[in-house]
Amino acid sequence: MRQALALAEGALYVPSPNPRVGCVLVRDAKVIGAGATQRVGSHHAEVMALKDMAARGNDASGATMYITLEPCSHHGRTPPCVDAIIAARPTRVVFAHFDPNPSVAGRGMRRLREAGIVVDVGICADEALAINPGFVSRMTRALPYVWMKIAASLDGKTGLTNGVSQWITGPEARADGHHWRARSCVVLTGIGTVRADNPKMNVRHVVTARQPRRAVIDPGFEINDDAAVLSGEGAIVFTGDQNAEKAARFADRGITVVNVPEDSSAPAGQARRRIDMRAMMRWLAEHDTNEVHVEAGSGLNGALLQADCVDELLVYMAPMLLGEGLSMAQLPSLTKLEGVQRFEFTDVTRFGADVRLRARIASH
Ligand code: AOF
Ligand code: ZN
Repeated sequence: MRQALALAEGALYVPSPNPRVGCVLVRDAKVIGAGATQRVGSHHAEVMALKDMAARGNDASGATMYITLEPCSHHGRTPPCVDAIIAARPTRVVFAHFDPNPSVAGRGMRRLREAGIVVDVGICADEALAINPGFVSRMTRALPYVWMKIAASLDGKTGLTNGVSQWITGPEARADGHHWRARSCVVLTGIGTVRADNPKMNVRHVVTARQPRRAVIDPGFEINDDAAVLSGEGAIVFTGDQNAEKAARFADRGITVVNVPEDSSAPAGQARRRIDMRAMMRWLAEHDTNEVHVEAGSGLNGALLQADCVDELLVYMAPMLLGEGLSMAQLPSLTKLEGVQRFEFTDVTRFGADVRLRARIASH
């Protein structure tokens, strides 16, 4: 199962919106076939492992199949893995956890048992679940799993008051940021960041065949036609503004324009209008989004945090003090500690001169 987990982790950038799954076939303590989930629409891990087994001249009799997820029993983009497993007839199948996809959810196990194959469940379940937080979230909460990347100084500032913010963290931290972009389905930013920096928000510095979609929160539909974030395939603009002519122009270019209701609970008189962040996240989950990587300014960061749309912070902290400057997230000032958002540190890792803090929101 550890080898199967490693294969699933090795496919981190590849199969979204499908879960990353690894599969290892073992007989007499020897691996006779192994595989991982391919790009969406292509083979699942079990089929890859069975193909690998056949290519090595082996068959599955007397073998145990270790899988990091319950094998599928439904016809999705590909035929059910259980049919391929039953045809190959390993003696035993061990999988880490049930598939939270309601189309499977235990049926895979039942089909195998009905076919007389011994099935055991629950080995390394936590490790396997941790490889697919977005898939699990989308299936169980109808929401994506969202992390927010922030590069800050030791005093928690993301830039100088005049807006200068480039190169706070070093190259190692920036490269790690691209790893997180690469594993996500959607990289999300705001119109403020687009206007200030005109970022591409694509993946560089790591090798990947799949680019995430880029999405911009732009309540007033102010974005320029030539904004870099709109180039490439699959860009999304979330707006509260019905500019039919501009929307049609964007649609012709393959850009998805989504009208999201305005947030009625947002305080009046704020600099920018707000869209309903929860409605936006639900739309993303409905459109096959497992993991969302947020890279935005303090206004949008604050709005997403206040709307309870963030699961985890990735804070890259540089050993410098910026003094007066831009904050990580604009949040209302409180008078009591009871109301503060609390997190749990789950990891601290050094990247060059900087550190990365992972902090999961305590209530999730
Ligand atoms: C498996 N093995 O490696 C993966 C599974 O549209 P399809 O046919 O590709 O099916 C996608 C669903 O299959 C996905 O939502 C999840 O329930 C399951 N993923 N199942 O047996 C795999 N990636
Ligand atoms: Zn399958």
